[in-house]
Amino acid sequence: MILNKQIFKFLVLANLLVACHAKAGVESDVKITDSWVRANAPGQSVGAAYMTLNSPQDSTLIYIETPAAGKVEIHSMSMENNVMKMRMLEELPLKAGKPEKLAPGSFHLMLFDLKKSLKEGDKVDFKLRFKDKTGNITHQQVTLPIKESN
Ligand SMILES: [Cu+2]
Repeated sequence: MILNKQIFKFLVLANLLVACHAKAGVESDVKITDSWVRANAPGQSVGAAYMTLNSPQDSTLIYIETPAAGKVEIHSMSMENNVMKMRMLEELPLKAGKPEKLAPGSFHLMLFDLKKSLKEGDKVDFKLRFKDKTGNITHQQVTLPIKESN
């Protein structure tokens, strides 16, 4: 009986360890460069962030969060009948070894419900979540400088 109890305790502990590890997340191998947040005029309630994502394997950007905004969406931008149109994407596919550039006039991260003004010289933390083609979820934390332009 005592032995069984010990084994049970051990199993509970092992499960907790696994749970903690899963929560901390696996670091993604996506290379993030040229990342920045556009400085805002005071009173503006939305913002935009840009970066280049280079994944060594086929992967998908599925979620972004930042303490600086209530919500982050992936947007595409295109010209339609001489009008700039933005569209929300549920996710952004990344081809192995092909840099995906999020830049003004193209793909961008749109920040809604800003928690603070985006002042040049400040920094903003982001957490990105990726899913590879086998369904593994990975994370990456990045700190972006706020700039007027790149
Ligand atoms: Cu947008």
